[in-house]
Amino acid sequence: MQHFISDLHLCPEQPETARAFQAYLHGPAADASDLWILGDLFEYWTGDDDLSSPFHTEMTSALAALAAKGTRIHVLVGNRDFLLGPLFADAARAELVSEPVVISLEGETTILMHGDSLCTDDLAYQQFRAMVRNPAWQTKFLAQPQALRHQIAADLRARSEMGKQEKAAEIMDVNQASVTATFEKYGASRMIHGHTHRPACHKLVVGDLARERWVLSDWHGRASWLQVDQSGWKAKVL
Ligand code: LP5
Ligand code: MN
Repeated sequence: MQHFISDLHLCPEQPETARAFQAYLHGPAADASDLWILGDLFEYWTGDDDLSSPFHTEMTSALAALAAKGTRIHVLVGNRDFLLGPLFADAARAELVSEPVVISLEGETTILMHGDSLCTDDLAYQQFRAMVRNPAWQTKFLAQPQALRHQIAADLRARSEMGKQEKAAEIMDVNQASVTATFEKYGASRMIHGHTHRPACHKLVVGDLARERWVLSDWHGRASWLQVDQSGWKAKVL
């Protein structure tokens, strides 16, 4: 069985979500051969020296404990935690993978992504994304003292929350042409992503073929995952 989760936004200020994460890892996740984390595991991550926080160490160790029991853990980064790096991956006993990941899932060619790259109508965000995903920019940012990086991240979070109140809801969802182009590019029949916090299974036809776009739920105080095995695709909560 494979599990898919995203948008946990783990942080010390949301202890219920952290408890739900622990309960999920000790319970249902142990039944999975593979756990795919599709971005925004953390509220934000300013570099692998964030492992110096006891909260981050606790969450990361909980992942490592699951891996020790035999579940393979794969992590795709999101727009909040795109600076997760090799020290995190080692500590979590996880594999960091770059999106899009294309896997065969119960015979269906399936694309895995965070989902933010499909929101192409949000031009301000896409410009910002291009800047912060540039390796040279990241090297410069990571060379700043940790306290300053935290300050910049907090400022940006506040700016993002304010900005979202002014953006139309539609531009913060995926662009249909981008979805269609992605299905065609990878010849896939399924796609799984998060980011938009609009959980659903969208059925669509692209080039005469039936496709499904599964959107994962954010967590917010309770665990939420998609599980896939021979018996089907099921969205679950705990
Ligand atoms: O995250 P969410 O759900 O609120 O909104 C996202 C988009 N916002 C973001 C920003 C994150 O919330 C904050 C990132 C924290 C990461 C910390 C890592 C450290 C890196 C610090 C980098 C400077 O991703 C939001 C989308 C929304 O999803 C829906 O899809 O709309 O997009 C934005 O808010 C982007 C703004 O529109 C444009 C921001 C331009 C700001 C440029 C300032 C750059 C300052 C650089 C300083 C070095
Ligand atoms: Mn996101």
